[in-house]
Amino acid sequence: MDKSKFRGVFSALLTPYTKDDKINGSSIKKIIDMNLSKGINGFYVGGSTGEGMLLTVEERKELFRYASEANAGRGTMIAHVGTINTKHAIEMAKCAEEAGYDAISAVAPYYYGFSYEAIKGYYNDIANSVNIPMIMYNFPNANGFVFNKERAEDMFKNKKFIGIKHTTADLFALQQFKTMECDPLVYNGFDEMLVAGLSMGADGGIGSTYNFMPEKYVKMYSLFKEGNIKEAQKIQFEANEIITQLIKYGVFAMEKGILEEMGIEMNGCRKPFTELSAEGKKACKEILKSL
Ligand code: MN9
Repeated sequence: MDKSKFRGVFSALLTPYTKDDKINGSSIKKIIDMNLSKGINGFYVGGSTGEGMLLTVEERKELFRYASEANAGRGTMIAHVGTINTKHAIEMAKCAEEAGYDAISAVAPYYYGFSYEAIKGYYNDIANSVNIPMIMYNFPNANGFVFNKERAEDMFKNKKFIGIKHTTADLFALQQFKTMECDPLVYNGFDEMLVAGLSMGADGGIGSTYNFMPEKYVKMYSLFKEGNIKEAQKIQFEANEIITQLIKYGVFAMEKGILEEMGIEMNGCRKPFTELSAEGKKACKEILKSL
């Protein structure tokens, strides 16, 4: 299988809403156009950043369709279908396949502390329900599921599995995945350490802050590829100064606030996320000026 279209930098697409809390198709189009024009390679739709777990199954399917239409075959599209309900995940995976996505992805089922066997079963059930490949979403902070090379070797016996979105600071684990016989695609999941992740062998990055400062990640990636680590690090540190501000006031609310300042209607995050504070709004304006 040709993995080249899966390498590079992918925005973990934010989900904009209309004033009456519906999925906002026209804002999705604006973010996708702007990101692609700055060199982003594709989109990861409906994940943590996209508030996937705060949307209904119908809304998630609608989101997949809107994003795919807006992308119109330009970038590589990955649909996050993870949830704790296998049936729902399969329904969404089928929708993504129909909508023309290049791959699906799923976080491990959470809340019940499922056994490894249960989690493996969930992944195989979802992956085998469609003909597009699966990118495992490794996010231990969200579910306590320990995913290591040994488990990956076991799970990746199913050839539908082609990659791992690695959202943990454990970059040794990332490097260990890259020593597997099947050489999975591995994505750096924490934007604040993209250059470090690439240094440990990541094939690219998927991140939320890419939505509003795509050019920084496009540059970091290309400088890294050229071997210009010093310059790549300089941009990473610039991005990290901004990310520090986002963490202070709420990452997704801030990202949406910045895009709103750019003129794209976002309408905040779904409850139970809280609204952006007045200081947060002020910080959005300042960040935008500094970009
Ligand atoms: O999808 C995002 N992960 C989570 C990736 O939010 C869990 C990251 O982009 C972070 O938002 C970002 C800030 O910590 O690195």
